Amino acid sequence: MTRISLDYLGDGQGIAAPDRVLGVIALSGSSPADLSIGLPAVGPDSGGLREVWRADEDVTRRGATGNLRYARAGALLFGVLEQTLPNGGTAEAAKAAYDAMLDLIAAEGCPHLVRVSNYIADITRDENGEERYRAFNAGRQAAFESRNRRSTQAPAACGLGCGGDALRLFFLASETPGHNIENPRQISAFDYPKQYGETPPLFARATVAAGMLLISGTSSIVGHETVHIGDVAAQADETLRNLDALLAEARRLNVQVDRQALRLKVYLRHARDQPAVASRLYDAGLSAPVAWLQSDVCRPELDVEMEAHAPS
Ligand code: 3EB
Repeated sequence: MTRISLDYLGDGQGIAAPDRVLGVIALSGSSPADLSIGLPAVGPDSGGLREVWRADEDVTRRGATGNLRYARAGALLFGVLEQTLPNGGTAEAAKAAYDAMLDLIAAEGCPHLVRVSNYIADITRDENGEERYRAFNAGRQAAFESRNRRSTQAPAACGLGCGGDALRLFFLASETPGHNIENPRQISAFDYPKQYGETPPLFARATVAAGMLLISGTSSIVGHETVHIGDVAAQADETLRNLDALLAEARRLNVQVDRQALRLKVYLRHARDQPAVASRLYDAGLSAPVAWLQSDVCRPELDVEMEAHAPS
C-alpha cells in the first residue's frame, strides 16, 4: 500500500524529498505552490502556510489536462484544479470540475476518491436567490450521478469559503477503496433534509486510506441541526465531541488514533474568536493545531469548522 504523509511549512522553509511530493497547497501566503487557496492566516504566528502531500514512493508521472494538474505515486493519484465560478454559473462550473476529476481518476485506474478539499469563492453569496454553496452541491451531485456513483462512496471532504472568483480543489484518489466512516451523532450529509438545499452535500464524515485517517470538515452539528448558534466556545466543544465520535467509530475498524495525534486545521469565520477556540482545544488536551485560517464556513450560523488528519 502506498502511504501518504502531510507536512506543514512556513514561509521560506524548504521542501524535503521533492521526488515524493504529490502536491503543495498554499493554504495562506504566496509561497510557490501547486494550488494557492489564499486564506488569511489567524493567530500569533500568522505567516504563510503550505500543506505538503507526500507519498512513501517516488512520483512516477506528473501531468496536466485542461485546468487540472496531477501527480502519480504508486497506487495514489493526487490532483489540483482551479475552476472559475461565473456569477450564476456555479452549478455548471462545479459539475465541469468534478467531471474532469472523475474522468481523470477513471482513466488513471485510481477510481476510488478518498479525499476532496473544496474551497469555494464567496461561498455564502446569493446567486439567483440561492446560496452559492447550494449550487455547488447541485453540480457536484450531477457529476457523481452521471457516473452512477453511490452517495455512500463519496469521499471525506471539506467545503469552505475563499476569496477570488474560483472553485479551488485538491483531491486524493487510489487504486484501492478507502473505508468510509460516518458519525452516529450526525445524520450523514448525503441524507440531510431539503432545508439545507434541494441537493445534499456529497461527502463522508471520514475516510481511512493510504495509511491515513482523513477527517472531513467537522462542526457544531448534531443530527442535521446547527447547535450553539452565537457561542463559538460551545461550538468548539461540540465539534470536539463529533471528532471523538469519529475516533470511536474508527476504532471499530481497528484504526486506533488518540485525539492528541490529530493534526487539526481550524477554520474560523471571525479571526477574533481564535483565543476562545484555542483555550477550548487546550483544555481538551489536544495538540496545538497545525493551521488557523479565516474562512466562511458553509452554514451562515456556523462560526468554526475543524478538519483533521492522523496516521492510521
Ligand atoms: C457539515 O457538516 C459542515 O460540502 O464537502 C463539511 C465537510 C461541510 C464537507 C462539503 C461541507 C462539506 O455539513 C459543512
